[in-house]
Amino acid sequence: MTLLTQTQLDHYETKGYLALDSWISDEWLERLNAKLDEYIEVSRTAEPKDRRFDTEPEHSPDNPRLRRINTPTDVDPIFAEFALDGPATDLAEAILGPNIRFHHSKLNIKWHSGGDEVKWHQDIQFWPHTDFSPLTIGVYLRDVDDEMGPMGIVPGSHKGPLFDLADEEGAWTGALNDTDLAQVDLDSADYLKGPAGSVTVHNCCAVHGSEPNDSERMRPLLLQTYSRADSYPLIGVGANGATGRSGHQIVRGGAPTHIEVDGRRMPAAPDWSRGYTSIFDVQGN
Ligand SMILES: O=C(O)CCC(=O)C(=O)O
Repeated sequence: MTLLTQTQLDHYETKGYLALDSWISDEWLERLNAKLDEYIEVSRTAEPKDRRFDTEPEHSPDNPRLRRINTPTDVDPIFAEFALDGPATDLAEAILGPNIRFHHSKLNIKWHSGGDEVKWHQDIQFWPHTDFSPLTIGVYLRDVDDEMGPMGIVPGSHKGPLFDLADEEGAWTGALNDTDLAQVDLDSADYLKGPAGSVTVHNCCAVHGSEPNDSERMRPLLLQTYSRADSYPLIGVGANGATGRSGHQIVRGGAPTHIEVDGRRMPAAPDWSRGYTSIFDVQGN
């Protein structure tokens, strides 16, 4: 099955992103929106320490202002099915090939009337991998227009510098500083919007961000990140250790028998994370 045309694949390769209008089926959209509504209700009375939710400071039972549902694949089986063996996985496979590793998911809601901006950044510095294949697939669960803080992506920026995401003193901020922003052609940014069910795909090196949502409608964007299976998250760096229960799992194809590190291809031992005994046992002594 070919989900994408060669022109679309070429666009992803050269520009670092893709926009697919109304790509998700109505059935999936209804299932995902029903879950969004359900968890917004749950969030009204959730304890502040409930790790499923990231809320704005003003959030209250009468005035829910939910910023994000964290790791939706851990929160509900419908989100898990969508990301781990559903349309998003199919799309990742169409771009990355048959062997796919899941990394993490999140549902950025960007509440109406002032939902937070996301400053210009690249993703790979947050969770470095052994290559630059990771990409993120986003699904707008509601219609999104220019007023609602759609995701903007700078075409071709995935082939440019990897910025420090630090302030002028070198402290980590998670966003490009003004000096670095001056190197990026922000005027060329493509703001991806469309009817509910439209999809965004961006490479982990693409510079992207979004404005606050000053409209009266929320802008829920369900995001899930994948890499090629032979791309490994560098454990111990950034968010790689905080990807949820399904993080790093192979969701299509198989685990690689060989990996490439520092330009050298080599065979790799199987995954023994569920229990390694010793070299004596492994070698059958
Ligand atoms: O929600 C958005 O507009 C962008 C999200 C994003 O870039 C991120 O969470 O890394």
